[in-house]
Amino acid sequence: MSGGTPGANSVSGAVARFLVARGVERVFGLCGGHIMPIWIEADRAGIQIIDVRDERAALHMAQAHAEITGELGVALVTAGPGVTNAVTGIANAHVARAPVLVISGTPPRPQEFRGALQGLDHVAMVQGITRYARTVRERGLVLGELDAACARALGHGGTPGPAYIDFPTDLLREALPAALEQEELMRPKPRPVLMPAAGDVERAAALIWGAKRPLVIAGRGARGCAAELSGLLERSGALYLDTTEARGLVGDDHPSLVNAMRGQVMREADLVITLGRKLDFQLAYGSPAVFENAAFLRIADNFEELADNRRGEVEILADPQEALIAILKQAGNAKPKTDRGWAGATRAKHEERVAKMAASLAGAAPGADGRMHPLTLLGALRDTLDEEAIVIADGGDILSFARVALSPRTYLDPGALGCLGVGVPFGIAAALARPKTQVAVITGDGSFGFNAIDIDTARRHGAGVVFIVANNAAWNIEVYDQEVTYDACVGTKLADCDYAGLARALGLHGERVEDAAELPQALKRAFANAPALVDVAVTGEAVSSDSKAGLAWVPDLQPLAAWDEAERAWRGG
Ligand SMILES: Cc1ncc(C[n+]2csc(CCOP(=O)(O)OP(=O)(O)O)c2C)c(N)n1
Ligand SMILES: [Mg+2]
Repeated sequence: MSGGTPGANSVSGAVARFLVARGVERVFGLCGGHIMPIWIEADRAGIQIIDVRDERAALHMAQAHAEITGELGVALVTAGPGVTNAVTGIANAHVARAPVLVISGTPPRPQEFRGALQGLDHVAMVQGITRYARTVRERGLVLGELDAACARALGHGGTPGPAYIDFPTDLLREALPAALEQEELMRPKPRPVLMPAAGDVERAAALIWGAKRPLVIAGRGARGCAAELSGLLERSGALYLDTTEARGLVGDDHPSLVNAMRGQVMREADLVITLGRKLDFQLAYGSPAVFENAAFLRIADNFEELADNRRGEVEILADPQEALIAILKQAGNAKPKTDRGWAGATRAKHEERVAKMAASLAGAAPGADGRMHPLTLLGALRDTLDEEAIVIADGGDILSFARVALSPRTYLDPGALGCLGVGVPFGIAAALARPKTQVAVITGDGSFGFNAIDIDTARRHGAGVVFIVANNAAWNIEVYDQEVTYDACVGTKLADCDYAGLARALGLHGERVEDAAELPQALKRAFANAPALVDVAVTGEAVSSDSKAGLAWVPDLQPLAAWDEAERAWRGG
């Protein structure tokens, strides 16, 4: 068949039906001839297509959709540059361990290896950043491969993350005999549950109930076990660090939460329990130079979150929820040895610091340039947001300020990849997934630029998100690093652009705010007219904690200067 529509009985029709059978209601993509048969059939099957302006944005949206809903996120991108543009987003989902299915096309089989339009070896390009990457050239294998790709993306038997699959366009147009559309391949697979081994549970309970200063650190793999986690904290009296991956599992008012005391509790804890959390750079790689006194208990349903960087006295390869249920049962009514004085005093200091931060929002002085302090902006934003609001932060300094000044239940940011540019697409996908919830994107002006054009996608698809640009006319965290480390200023300043004007040109509500007194009303108007953008002039003179900690400078042994020094001393030079 050349040209024309492939029809429902084609391979592409079966791909669309597969997605519907897997509960996919929305895909994020950018069209192109190589994938058009799927695009058309997906639309006919009732799947909403969120068409974006750059494939990278589609991948970021699919990731945010997955993170917010807990379901598979799906991106549909065309061959060649469609895939190369998508690579950054695939990499980010890879590092975040987010379940994303990426579907693309390749040139028709008769043109393979002939220098075809948009012909590239996609599979080779994405291999290192996917759980699965294959080209399917035989119609009888299409549904089985999609089934496998979904299982790998969702982390059945391993770590979740992106799975990549593509099909030659001529294959998509082929008819698929009804016999090959097997029900067993279409129906969703329940997530397999890994049960903990009894001996591990016994040893884990003994460790926790024998510890004096236990600390729980939860990550991605702990999502979904809020009740069991609370049970553990309450029964053991352990302290708790919320890494952004597991935001919202434990409320701000919980007596175990001590985020503001991170450095101290990492040093003082005698037992660290990681729950579905990698010991990556944000946790000093679990180094004994930083966790000076701790043994580790590691719980995860996949190897990456179980055993990276630091061995556990006990390592439980099991579903974290099942592991916690079993540990609590094992402990019974045993009395923990936790030093309640230590826990209480640490929590009290945490509360003091949080209160101090809240007070500093109101009183933060503007810069000598007359522009407001970023904390002034964040204070006004905090007052505008309701309890359920979803916040996305993106940037350098502004991200650092936002992480401590705001405390939303649902929060996303560039994560461990440090992938600037996620803000705009994350916000759009969040607003589409949760249309009744306030969604705010607080982004640096530099970070905003990467996917700025996609605010047009928010408008076209009615995503009620508010973009707030903290405009300091610079890649500011880098400005500070250049000044301090190199005594230089090169390629780090931006123009004081009129981003509100850009938003208005694209049909969104847009306002520029230079006077802090006008912020509350401007933010209110923005939420009332979302999608909207508020461009706020902030000073670049405010030094963020990430700046001070040396994150931008990239020390040799550890991500932060203090940890780097501790590691050097511990190694003995
Ligand atoms: C894609 C990407 N490019 C570059 C960087 C390095 N980088 C980290 S923070 C930063 C500056 C961000 O500037 P902006 O978004 O304006 O935030 P500000 O620091 O000014 O608040 C840069 C360039 C990165 N992390 N990711
Ligand atoms: Mg900036």
